[in-house]
Amino acid sequence: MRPEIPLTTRDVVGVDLTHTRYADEVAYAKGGGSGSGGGSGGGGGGTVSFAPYTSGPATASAGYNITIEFKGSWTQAYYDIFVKSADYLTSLIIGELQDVTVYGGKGGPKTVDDILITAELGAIDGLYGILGQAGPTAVRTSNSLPATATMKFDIADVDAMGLEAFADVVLHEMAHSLGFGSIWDRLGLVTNGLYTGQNALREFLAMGGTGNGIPVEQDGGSGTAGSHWDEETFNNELMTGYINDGSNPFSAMSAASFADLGYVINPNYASLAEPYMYA
Ligand SMILES: [Ca+2]
Ligand SMILES: [Ca+2]
Ligand SMILES: [Ca+2]
Ligand SMILES: [Ca+2]
Ligand SMILES: [Zn+2]
Repeated sequence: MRPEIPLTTRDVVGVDLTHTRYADEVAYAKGGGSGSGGGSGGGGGGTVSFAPYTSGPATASAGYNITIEFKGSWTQAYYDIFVKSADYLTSLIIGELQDVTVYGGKGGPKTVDDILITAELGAIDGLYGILGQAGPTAVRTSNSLPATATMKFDIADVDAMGLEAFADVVLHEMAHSLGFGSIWDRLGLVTNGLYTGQNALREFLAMGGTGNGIPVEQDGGSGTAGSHWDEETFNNELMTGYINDGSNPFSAMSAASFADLGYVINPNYASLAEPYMYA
C-alpha cells in the first residue's frame, strides 16, 4: 500500500509524509452509504474511467492548478467529489508556483504545474481498518510546497461511509496533500504544541482564541499528532484529526493557514470558508 516515492531531483525532494487514516477516525453514515442503496459500488452509477482533471485557471501560468489522475474504481459521484474539492482549493489558492519536473512515474519525466495528485480507489483491507492514505510524495526544494501527492482510499469504506462523509474526507486529505499539517515541521510552524503561523493565528484570535499559538493535536500517534488542529479544542472543524458525524466546516482559520505555508491565497478567503466558531 506504500505509494511510490518520486526520486529526489534538482527540483523536488521525495518525501514520505503520507497520512494513513483509519476508519475509526470517521463517523460513518448510519445504515450504510447514502448512495450505496445496500449494494456494492456506492455513489450511484457504474464504474467509469476518467481522464485527468485540472482545476484552476485555463491558462496554466495564470495561477494555481491542481491536476488529478484517477486510478482504480470510480463512479461519477466519487469523481465529482474530487473535482469539487480541487475546484474549491484553487479558488482559495491563487498564486502560480514554479513548474517542476518529476521523475520516477510511468512515461518518463513530467512537468508539473502546480501539483499532481494521483487519486486511487481500490481494495485495501475491506470494511473498517484502514480507510486510506494521503499526503505529499514530493515537495519543492525551493519552498517546500508539494509538487506531487497521492490520495488512496479503500473502496469498501468509501461505499459504506456515504457521500457526505466522503466529501469531508476528500477535502481534508487534499488539504494535507497541499501541505496542511504535512509540511508544518519542515516550515517550523509548530512550537511546543502550538501552531504559530501568523495568518491562521489571526483568525484564531478573531474568533476568541487566546495565547500566542493555535493548539495542535498531540494525541493519536504519527499521522494524527502534530498535523491537525486539536480535536478537544476545535471539535468538528474539518482539519482536526477526526471527522465528526454531521457537519465538518472548513474554517477561515484553516483557509488562512495556506498563506502561512507560502501560497498566495485569495484575499476573500474568509468568504470562501464555512461558518465556524469554536467552543
Ligand atoms: Ca498554474
Ligand atoms: Ca506552475
Ligand atoms: Ca478498510
Ligand atoms: Ca473533529
Ligand atoms: Zn488528517
